Amino acid sequence: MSGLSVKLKTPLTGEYDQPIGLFINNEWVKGVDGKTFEVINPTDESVLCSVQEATEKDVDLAVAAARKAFEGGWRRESPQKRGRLLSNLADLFEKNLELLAAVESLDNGKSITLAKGDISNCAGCLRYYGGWADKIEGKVVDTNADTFNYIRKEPIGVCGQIIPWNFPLLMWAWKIGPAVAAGNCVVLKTAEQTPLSALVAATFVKEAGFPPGVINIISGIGKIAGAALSSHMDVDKIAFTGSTIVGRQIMKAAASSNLKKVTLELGGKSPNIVFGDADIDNAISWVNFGIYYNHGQCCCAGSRIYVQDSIYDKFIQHFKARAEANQVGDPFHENTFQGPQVSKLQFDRIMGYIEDGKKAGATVETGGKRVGDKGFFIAPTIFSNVTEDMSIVQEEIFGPVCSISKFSTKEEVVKLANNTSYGLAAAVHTSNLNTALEVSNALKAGTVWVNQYNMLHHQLPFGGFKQSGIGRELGEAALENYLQTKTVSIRLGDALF
Ligand code: TXE
Repeated sequence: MSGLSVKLKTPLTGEYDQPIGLFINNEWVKGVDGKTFEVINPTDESVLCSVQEATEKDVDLAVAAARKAFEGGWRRESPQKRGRLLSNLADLFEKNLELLAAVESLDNGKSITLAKGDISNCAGCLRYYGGWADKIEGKVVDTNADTFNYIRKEPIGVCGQIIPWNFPLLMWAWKIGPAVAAGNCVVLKTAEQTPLSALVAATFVKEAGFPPGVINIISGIGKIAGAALSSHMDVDKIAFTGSTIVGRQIMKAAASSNLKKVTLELGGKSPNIVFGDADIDNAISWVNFGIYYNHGQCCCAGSRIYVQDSIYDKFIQHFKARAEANQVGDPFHENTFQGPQVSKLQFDRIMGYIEDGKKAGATVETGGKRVGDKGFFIAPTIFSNVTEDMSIVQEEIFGPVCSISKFSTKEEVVKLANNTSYGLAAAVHTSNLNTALEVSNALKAGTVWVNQYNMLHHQLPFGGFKQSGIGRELGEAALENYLQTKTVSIRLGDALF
């Protein structure tokens, strides 16, 4: 790895070796064009290091490596072996949990407590899909007496995967787990804001025993490496998590290249509904967690809060106090709940939305400003007195900012909740089972939580209705994204019976 690693330091681990190369064919290589880009620490705005940047030629090399691995044997590798290797990878994540979590906090700014949770979920996800590898089954279907038909599930081939910066390693595991379990080879491009943890994790790919070319990890810019991957003629499938606007570009690129299969996990503007009969303390905790978890940088963030008029005033008062109690600061401090936003660009976008809300006449109940004068910290912000047409109610802010509105009836709140082009998640807080079920069934969202929020499990499918996406992550459903169906129909001749 000489020349393709630097020494970095975290408060938790001290000095460690940070890979900075492209991981192709189980080797660390430099980019063909000799380009690099800087990685910024969001806590103090310093430059952490520069990493190799993949351009079109590197994408070609990575795709060729994946193709060679797929055709050269991986597609025929036993399911048991695929499962065992994923399980080995899960073990390595667990063994190196502190290091991976520390790198995640350093690069992304998320609190170390949340980062440790992410890594533990990565291991769980990889192990879960390792378990699926030898349970992928076909079917026998009768049509008539002299024909024998079977339906096989086969891997798709070379999969391009483009991930965002809000859960850099968790998205790595969500994408790689099902793809590899199903027998595919992958080229994964990380987000340019957060390449570091994925590169550390790449070192475990070889150690876990994966053959060269099965898992390739590249750092690169969306418009260059991401675009090259999504329009590549030898990529059979592209999976993307990110903004809705780029999701559309990925679909266009797929359509105008080789019609590769596409799955998308995009933005959201999720409603979080609190009925007057809810346990108010629990509801406030979940509403707080729903919007401020991961600094509001969650595609499923509960950013539109609807509270029934009977408890509205009390709710605002207590919720405000709860939001103000969230510790904002150094991600490596164990009591910190909210670190900095990931980048200057995201910080500016969020502050722009806050200004829009103020100009539109919404009331700032709390927050509405940055914290400190260094690093990308924003105070947990609540807007009230909002109208449905305001940008802060309609658009994804992707920061610690929510709007709160009043409603009186079930019918009214369902209409308000569904008044969005998104449909990723929603939640209902109530002690009435009928209300919970009735409203859950009426909400147009891929996930509905009842009396909780942001509780994802790798066994449960996750994805969007409407413009929040196509396909599902996690659960058995995610395997379907990485399999194609083959029908084999055999003429048996004259039937004896
Ligand atoms: O996302 P992008 P950005 C939303 C959120 C956020 C907004 C913008 O609202 O404020 O998107 O964030 C790659 N072809 N989400 O600008 O650009 C890019 O390199 C191929 C929601 O960071 O969508 C990165 O790897 N790839 C979301 C990935 O796409 C391209 C998570 C995401 O970046 C590309 C992140 C192109 N033309 C942001 N352009 C979620 N659903 O969780 C960029 N990329």
